Amino acid sequence: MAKSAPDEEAGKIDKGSLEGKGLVDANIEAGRWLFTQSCDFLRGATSIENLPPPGAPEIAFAGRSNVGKSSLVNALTGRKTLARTSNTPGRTQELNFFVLGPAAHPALTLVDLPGYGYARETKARVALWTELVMSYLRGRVELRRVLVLIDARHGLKENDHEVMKLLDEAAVSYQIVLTKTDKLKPSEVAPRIEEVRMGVRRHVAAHPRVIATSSVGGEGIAELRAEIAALADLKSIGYKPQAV
Ligand SMILES: Nc1nc2c(ncn2[C@@H]2O[C@H](COP(=O)(O)OP(=O)(O)OP(=O)(O)O)[C@@H](O)[C@H]2O)c(=O)[nH]1
Ligand SMILES: [Mg+2]
Repeated sequence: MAKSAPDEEAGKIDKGSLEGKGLVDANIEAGRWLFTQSCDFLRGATSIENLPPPGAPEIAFAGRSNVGKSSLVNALTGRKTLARTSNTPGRTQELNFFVLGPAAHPALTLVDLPGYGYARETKARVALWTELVMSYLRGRVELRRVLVLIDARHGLKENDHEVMKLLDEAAVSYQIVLTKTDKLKPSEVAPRIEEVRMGVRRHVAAHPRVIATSSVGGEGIAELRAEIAALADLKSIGYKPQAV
């Protein structure tokens, strides 16, 4: 059997789901270009009344506390301290909005959400998630996709299924992104992707492709940028696809 390229071996680029190498390269290039644009913190919202007005297409980052949402926003944008990260679960308490591209007409908004499932969660935080976060997710017309982050070491937990069920019911489309793959042996990554892929099959609004990432090692970041770029308004900020 022919030996696969190193990227394929590491599960970084799932070429099987895309139509040929040219398209893969074009998407990767669009993603790379998008994330070289300026990126600024726009607002932290603690209530539905102070969400920013509708603007560019949005991608939201959801997942259990400490799964690596804020770190992934930083890894994608190549800025270490844009979103605040912490070892203590429950660091992000607001819906934090970041815009990519010119401030007057950005191509994309990234939304770093508070986590769920923190063991010592107070009633107030559970209410924050179910009321504030879910009403944002339900009502936001610009929202193109929610990335539901899952720690690659732990896989899907009951509260992940509960949140995915809420998203299914609200018809919000979402995609699973595994985080912290640097904590697994390379040989453990592909079986975990497969296990999670099978685990989300019963969820109607789940995108079938699972992307495995590490904010520390950089695995999967180019691929995720490409996936996100396909949902952004690149033409509005002057992107011209290059022949690859
Ligand atoms: N090894 C490793 N550690 C990571 C990775 N991503 C995040 N971490 C660590 O995991 C911890 C939590 O990261 P955050 O990005 O703050 O997690 P979060 O999901 O935003 O957490 P909350 O805001 O509390 O919900 C931090 O100590 C990070 O350094 C990764 O890819 N690899
Ligand atoms: Mg956070």
